[in-house]
Parts: sequence; C-alpha cells; structure tokens
Amino acid sequence: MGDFQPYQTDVEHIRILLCGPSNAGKSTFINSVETALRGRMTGQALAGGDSDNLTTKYQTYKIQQGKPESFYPFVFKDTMGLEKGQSRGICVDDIKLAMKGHMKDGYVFNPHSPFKSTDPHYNNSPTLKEHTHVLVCVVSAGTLPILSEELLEKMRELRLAAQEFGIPQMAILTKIDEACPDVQADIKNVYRSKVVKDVMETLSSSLDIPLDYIFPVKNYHCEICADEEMEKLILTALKQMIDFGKEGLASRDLD
Ligand SMILES: Nc1nc2c(ncn2[C@@H]2O[C@H](COP(=O)(O)OP(=O)(O)OP(=O)(O)O)[C@@H](O)[C@H]2O)c(=O)[nH]1
Ligand SMILES: [Mg+2]
Repeated sequence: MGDFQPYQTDVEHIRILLCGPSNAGKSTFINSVETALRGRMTGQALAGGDSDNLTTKYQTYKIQQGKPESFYPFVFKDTMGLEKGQSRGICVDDIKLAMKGHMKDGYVFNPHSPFKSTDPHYNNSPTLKEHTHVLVCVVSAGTLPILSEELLEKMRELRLAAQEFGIPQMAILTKIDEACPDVQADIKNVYRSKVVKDVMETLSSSLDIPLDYIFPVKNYHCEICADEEMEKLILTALKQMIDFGKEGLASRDLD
C-alpha cells in the first residue's frame, strides 16, 4: 500500500467520503484501515455504537505513513449516520454539499437544520482538491434486510447525486461476522457464504450498485491482535476506493 503513484492532478489526497445508516461501521472502518496499514490497533475516529460515540462532526482522517508528518495519499471524510424520517440523522443535502467540497472540517451536523451558505464552515469556492473523489456507502449486513424504504431512498438519492457530479460510487458491507455464523467461525468463508451473497445481491439491487463494486468486510472492533484474513478484505476495499478515486479524477481532468 506504500507504493501509490502521485496523482496526475494537483490533488495530493484522494478524498473518500463515507456515508450510510447510523451504526453501520463507518468510523470503525476508518480505524480498521489505519490498524491494517500501521500494523497496530488504533482508533482515531470515534466509534462505538452508543450515544456517546455517534459521529456528529465532519472531519478528515489521514493515516500516517512511516515517519510523523508523512501521510498516505488518501483521506477519509466521516459523516453522521443517515436515519429514517425527517429531522433524524444527517440531512441528505448536507452530504451533497460536502461531496461538492462546500463543507469545511469541524462542521457539526444538525438533523433539524440543513447546512447553509451562511455557516462559517461553508466554502463558497471549493477546488477539485476539496471535492469528494469517491463516495462509499457503508451498510451493515445484519441490518440491511430491515432498513426502511425511506432510508434506502436517501441512499439512492446520494448515489445518484454523486453520479451526477461525476463522483464514482461503491459500497462496503460491514458486520459480515454478525450476519453469518460460518463467517464468524472463519472469515475465509466469506466468498462461500450464501447469507453474504444474498445480502450483497439485495444491496446491489436496492442501491443500483453493481455487485463487483460491493466489498464485504469485517472491521476490527473487539480483536486484540491483527488478523491477516480480515485485513485482506479491508485492503481490497481500500484499493478499490483509491482506484475509483483516481479514475474519477482522471476523467474530470479531461473535462
Ligand atoms: N461485529 C462487528 N461489529 C462491528 C463491525 N463494524 C463495526 N462494528 C461495531 O458497530 C458499532 C458501530 O460502529 P461505528 O463505526 O461507530 O458506526 P458508524 O457508522 O460510524 O455510526 P454513526 O457515527 O453513529 O453513524 C461499534 O460498536 C462497532 O464496534 C463489524 O464488521 N463487525
Ligand atoms: Mg461514526
């Protein structure tokens, strides 16, 4: 992962924006990538599944590569979870503005009031560097079958908005261990698991994302030591994010 080529544009970092239902494992995925790349347990993104650890602030996460002040050429942008119903969870339009680079770090999401151009965190003239370069929908395998149509509709709206802005889209399916006992017993069963296959197909048809753009992962959440098989899945998903980000940037360079 250390041998990424510099990007052709003046963009130093591929910006990966994570969105999806609350509690899906967005923040934990960021920590899992950091753990996989740095080879030790880390936890810079607040994650946890209880009310104290919900993501509420728009923030960038960089991952140190080797010496301090040297970072991998991609960053994650973490967002508040989507929820069913109006005035619940992040406002869909906030994510659209974030994708276009209008939202500065530190903005605190407010489910009752959308992000406005008068907000001090509003960037009036974002450059390509500040845009999102790849949108990643994060969905938990266990809860997908019970997600409401309303929530799925919010996700479809976001995927379509990304498509309109020329931002590539993909998905990760988290918590495959919780959804399938065979995977829980041995993560290598992931590609043999009928449960995982069925959930991936459902996600593909629900969001209209091709099956091969959906990556199953098990995040680090209670493990105390590194696990090579888990890391393979996490890094495969990350590689696709970077490849998509680069492709998206290359085609925008031609515009
Ligand atoms: N079993 C299992 N648990 C996971 C996995 N990924 C995340 N979790 C757990 O799920 C809970 C929620 O994870 P978060 O990363 O905080 O979820 P989030 O999507 O950031 O949630 P919000 O910020 O509220 O939108 C935590 O308790 C995690 O430990 C996974 O792959 N498997
Ligand atoms: Mg979070």
